[in-house]
Amino acid sequence: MKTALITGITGQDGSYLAEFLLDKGYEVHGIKRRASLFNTQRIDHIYQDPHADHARFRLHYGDLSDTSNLTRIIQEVQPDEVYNLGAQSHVAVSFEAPEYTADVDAIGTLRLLEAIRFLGLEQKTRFYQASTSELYGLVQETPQRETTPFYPRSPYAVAKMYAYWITVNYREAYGMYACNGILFNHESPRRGETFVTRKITRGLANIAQGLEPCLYMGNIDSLRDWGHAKDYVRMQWMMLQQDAPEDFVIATGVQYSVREFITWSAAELGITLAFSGTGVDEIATVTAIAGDKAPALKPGDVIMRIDPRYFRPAEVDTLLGDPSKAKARLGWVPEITAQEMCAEMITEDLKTARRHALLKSHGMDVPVPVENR
Ligand code: NDP
Ligand code: GDR
Repeated sequence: MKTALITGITGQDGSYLAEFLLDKGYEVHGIKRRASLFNTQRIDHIYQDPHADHARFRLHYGDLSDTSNLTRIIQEVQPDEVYNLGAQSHVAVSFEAPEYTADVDAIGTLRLLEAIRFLGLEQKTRFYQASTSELYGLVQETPQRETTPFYPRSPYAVAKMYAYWITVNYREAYGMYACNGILFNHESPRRGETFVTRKITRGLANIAQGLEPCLYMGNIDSLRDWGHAKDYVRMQWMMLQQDAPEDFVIATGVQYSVREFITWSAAELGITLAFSGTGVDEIATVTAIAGDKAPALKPGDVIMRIDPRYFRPAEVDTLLGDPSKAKARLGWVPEITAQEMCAEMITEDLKTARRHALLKSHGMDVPVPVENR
């Protein structure tokens, strides 16, 4: 039985990867942060009582900023594979917390690699680094592939660039099986609520049910190559099963705008939208409604406005990946399209919104939407 250690197991990718590895028969260990509220909602369904015989899933308290903690966990677990998915992963937040982002995303990666080396596990333990299309930032070539030069545009991307190169360096210097997956944006119903796709699906589902008045967005002209997290974690595992370590771009090769994602999400709710105005004055107005998913709306309602607070100090306007290498070498192809993923996200967020609307209609408290980045 192989043993895997996942940092960031409580996050979107960590939860899907843990499911995937358990299905493959792995013993899965994860590092979770101590928080004042439970932060394991995404993995509660796969939790196994550690007192049970043959439990194959175990959580350890830890933090990527804590060297001795990481070293102790790796020593105890003796993992065959480490997946470093933990990160301060929000680009806009990284402008507000640049030093913390560098500590966790850049030096955190070094801490893990050093711990593996220090413990003499460099020939046993394979290492996956969650690299990102944000490395391409101000793009130098379209589509972006493994050889495209990097030009990071945020403290997050700069920190991830250090992590990328230190992973390459440990591979070259110490012969470690260490590799980077340069993943383009990937989403799911488990996506954090402040990333743009989930902000849209959750926000519009709430608006359709009368729980929120309007969606406030930043740069809706931004173009992204969106895939589904389930497809992408499969590839993370595949990258660690090769004879030799290599870096791969993981993307769909298709690009859409944030505005298009808003239009699809609205359509899934039976809402037809018209965009009007330009720049910070752009709005989206309901022109027609079909079906019963949006009982709170009527034609003429304005359900999206621009709020410049959501503009970033430096933006990544366009990203489009070329996954040819992953397809040719590993036979990987994404199975879920962006539109199918959007439909799945709306279905899940609508279920929650309907539950909340029902509670509200019976005079009960419902959670107030929190600040969205
Ligand atoms: P999430 O934000 O959903 O999850 C991040 C995880 O990291 C959470 O489990 C979080 O814990 C944990 N974490 C945050 N800070 C620390 C810390 N100081 N020490 C230990 N753990 C920490 O991200 P995703 O699942 O979407 O992404 C996974 C990885 O892939 C990240 O590294 C991200 O930067 C990278 N990536 C993501 C892409 C995407 O489109 N999703 C694309 C390319 C790269 P908690 O739950 O307690 O907050
Ligand atoms: P990104 O994802 O920055 O690409 O990083 P995000 O979903 O946050 O933004 C995508 C694009 O949408 C624009 N945008 C908004 N974004 C947010 N969050 N909120 C808004 O209101 C809004 N309006 C417009 C953004 O400006 C941007 O252009 C994600 C993260 O998962 C990273 O960890 C990962 O490395 C990259 O994807 C690949």
